[in-house]
Amino acid sequence: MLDFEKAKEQLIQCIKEVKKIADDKKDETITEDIDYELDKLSKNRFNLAVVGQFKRGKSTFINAMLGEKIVPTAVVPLTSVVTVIKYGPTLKVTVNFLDGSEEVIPVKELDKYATEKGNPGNEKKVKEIVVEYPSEFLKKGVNLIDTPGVGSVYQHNTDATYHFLPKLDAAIFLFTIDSPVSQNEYEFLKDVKEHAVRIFFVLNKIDYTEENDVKEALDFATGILKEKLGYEEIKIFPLSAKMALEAKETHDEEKLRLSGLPEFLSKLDEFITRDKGKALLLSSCNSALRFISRLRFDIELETSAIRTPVEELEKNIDVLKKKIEEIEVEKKDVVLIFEGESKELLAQLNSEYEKFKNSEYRKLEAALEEYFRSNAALPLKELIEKTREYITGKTLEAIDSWKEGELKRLAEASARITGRLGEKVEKIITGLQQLTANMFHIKYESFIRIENFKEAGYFYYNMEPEKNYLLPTPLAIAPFLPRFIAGKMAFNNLKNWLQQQFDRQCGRVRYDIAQRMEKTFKEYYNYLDNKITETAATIMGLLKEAICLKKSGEDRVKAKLEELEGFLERLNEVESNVIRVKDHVERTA
Ligand SMILES: Nc1nc2c(ncn2[C@@H]2O[C@H](COP(=O)(O)OP(=O)(O)OP(=O)(O)O)[C@@H](O)[C@H]2O)c(=O)[nH]1
Ligand SMILES: [Mg+2]
Repeated sequence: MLDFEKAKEQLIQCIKEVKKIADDKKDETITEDIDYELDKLSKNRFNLAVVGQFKRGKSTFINAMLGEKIVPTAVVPLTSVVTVIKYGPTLKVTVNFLDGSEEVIPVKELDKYATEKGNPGNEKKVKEIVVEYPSEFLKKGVNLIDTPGVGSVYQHNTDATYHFLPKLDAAIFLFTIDSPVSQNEYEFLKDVKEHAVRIFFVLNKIDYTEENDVKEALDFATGILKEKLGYEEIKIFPLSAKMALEAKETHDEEKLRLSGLPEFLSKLDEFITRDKGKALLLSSCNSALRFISRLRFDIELETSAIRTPVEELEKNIDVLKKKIEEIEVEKKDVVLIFEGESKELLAQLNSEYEKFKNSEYRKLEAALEEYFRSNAALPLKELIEKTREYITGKTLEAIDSWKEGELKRLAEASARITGRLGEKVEKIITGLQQLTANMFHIKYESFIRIENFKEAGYFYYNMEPEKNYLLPTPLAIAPFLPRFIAGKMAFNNLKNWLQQQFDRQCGRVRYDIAQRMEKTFKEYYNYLDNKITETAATIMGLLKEAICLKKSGEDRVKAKLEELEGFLERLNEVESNVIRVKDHVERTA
């Protein structure tokens, strides 16, 4: 079986050696890319979240997977904060707060932060809890995530889970045998499906019933999911998290088997090692090989240039200069296309925004009217305050969900645009390198790779926590007015306030998205532009240096050639190490 962490560690060592060669060679242009790759490789983990309605046994299930009671469980809606469980050599619990601070706590104090009981309404302002835990399973690069249940009376628990959805890669969706799939559950499932590359379905608490009933419940759930989600095939794993945990704690193998957990884990494992861990490692191996090719290209070019007579070198430089001038023209075309497409995207954002505003405002106004009318018996001051609270919640909710959807749509559209753009730039760069390689008789295979917008993660950068600029409560009504007049006035005031509030919040969000788009587009364009400039500058720099060197005497030429030869040898060695890791990853199931 593939030891993910080990292979990853070997690969990290290789990439660090490539970086050292680049450092020794005083090539600074490549180090940023190498650092980015190292960072990606060491941080990149697979987020596997356990999700479901409240009380389906998510936290118990996580404990069963770990074989130890770590996250708190209870008979009442409990988990209130997202808890990320990741690999670490020893057990360690860190609480991350919304204000950016963090605190390491003893594991037995977890319930003071992670639960509705210990931290009601998340009054302690916890952002997320990170548990490091020594487990073979987590060592494969998986983060296991306990999420608050959705659909309970605690709306903020549902919100916390929804907030996490964009970050999940795959999900384990828990149903239970004692309550058939509900409409709420199905709605939530649809949302999870939007984000997860894969969903594993688990029917929990099978210890409640006889085997026959389990089969019946499975058939029912399978039928519903197939019909509602349009899946052709669907596999639901029957399981008892409670039994599994007990069995692990008492080392009872037979009970563990009966709990259904091992069967589920073997399928999960297959997916994780085969599909996910492998993909990540292979992509990093390829990046490492590209770095090596890129350094080798420079070294071979320099070597060949040094061996070329000065006159011929100067001629070649002239040809390349012409080519670079042509590229400047091509670049202008690319800029025009880019500007056009991003303008179009902004225009789309604006029209979507108008549509949203019109339809949503009417809904909110109706909700305000309804709320105000059905609570008319309250004292006026309280009625105003409650209506305001209710409508503020509704407004923020509507805007948030629109924003999430819009960001997702824009990220996808931008990825398409930048993907095309990246290809164009890639062609320009390859063309220049190919020409150089031909002139200096060196072997060339393209090593350039332009990240597209999405891969580079541009769009989700700087997703700072939202600030809300809420307007103050509408003016209190003079107490001596008759109730029906005061009521009417209050209602009108509230309506005006809603309109202002809504416009202001919407405007702010639209502005925020537009700003973010412009900023990221600019960054991406600079990234592309840099790539071209850098390639041209590196080639020209090497050639000019070669001329200088040749003029400085035999001895220095000889020393330089030896140095370059040394770099090549070191590169060859790392290359074979990377290839070894790659082969191993490819061959291991
Ligand atoms: N009989 C039985 N009970 C279970 C099983 N799994 C969990 N439970 C019980 O169900 C209750 C809820 O379990 P939790 O693990 O806290 O559920 P949860 O989904 O994390 O709940 P929230 O965090 O509130 O959403 C607890 O009383 C558990 O002991 C199971 O397989 N069988
Ligand atoms: Mg829980």
